[in-house]
Amino acid sequence: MTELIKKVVEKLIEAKSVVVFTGAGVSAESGVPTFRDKDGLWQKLKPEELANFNAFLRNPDLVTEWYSHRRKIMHEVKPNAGHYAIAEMEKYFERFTVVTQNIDNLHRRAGSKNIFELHGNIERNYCIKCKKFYDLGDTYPDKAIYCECGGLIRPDVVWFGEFLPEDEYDGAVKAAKSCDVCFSVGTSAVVFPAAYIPIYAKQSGAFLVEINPNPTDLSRMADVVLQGKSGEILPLILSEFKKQKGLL
Ligand code: BV8
Ligand code: ZN
Repeated sequence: MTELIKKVVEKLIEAKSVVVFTGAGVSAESGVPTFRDKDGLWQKLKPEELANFNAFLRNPDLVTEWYSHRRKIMHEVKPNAGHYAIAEMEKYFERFTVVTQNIDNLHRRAGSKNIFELHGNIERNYCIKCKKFYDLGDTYPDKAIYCECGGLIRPDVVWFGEFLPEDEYDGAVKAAKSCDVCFSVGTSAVVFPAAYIPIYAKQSGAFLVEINPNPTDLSRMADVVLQGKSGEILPLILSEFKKQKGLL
């Protein structure tokens, strides 16, 4: 692993622009369940039953309760060493972009500034009729909630079959196509179009690094695969980088 980390750091030392593409795995060590791991969320609940608009209209109580349950977890957990390492790395590069599929707000809480949230953010909720935004604070409704106009209130997340927020996705694609090093951290890389991000980076000549305990569809395309937990590997990369830059 150390040899591989040194190889990654060599690329980082000369890099002007870095993109870190993350999925649920980067939050796993914070205690946020992933989607497709054995104890993942989808094992108990099927995406078609929950993370899509028609399911919400069919069963607003169940979907509202599921998102409240997840918001509660996200309010109880903290960013982990992987989030903090990514946040610290941001200041060492001319351009540093976090592109996350996660809706858990942990990158922002760890101090990352330049973030594209491709699948929205569970802290934001809005009325499907008049689009008024609601801050639910630390309330966790276990059944559907309605706006004063009578419309249903939904989480501001991207469900299956829904378009990604345009400027978030366009900004992420632009960053991916112009970066020197791209990390793909804690994602099974099966959900599109988000999963195009590391592919565009690689196709545009970036050095692609995957950090994941398990192989994924992206592994064969990566220049380096660091097999392990992001909460352990990212701090190792950061300290080796600082050592080689004489920052330690
Ligand atoms: C859309 C948000 C246009 C809500 C989610 C090609 C192009 C375009 C679309 C498609 C396409 N092919 C198929 C589609 C349709 C679909 C899709 O991709 N389906 C897949 C499943 C086949 N895509 C869509 O519908 C997208 N919209 O295309 O719009 C359109 C519009 C109308 C008509 C047609 C097209 C919208 C997709 C967004 C769906 N929303 N969630 C919520 O979170 O509740 S998806 C969900 O999956 C999450 O966002 C999650 O982030 C995302 C990806 O999962 P991962 O983050 O990768 O998590 P996972 O559990 O899978 O993996 C975790 C990884 O971590 C594992 O590899 C594990 O080994 C690793 N790990 C574990 N522990 C650690 C670790 N790694 C490091 N350290 C550890 N400690
Ligand atoms: Zn309304």
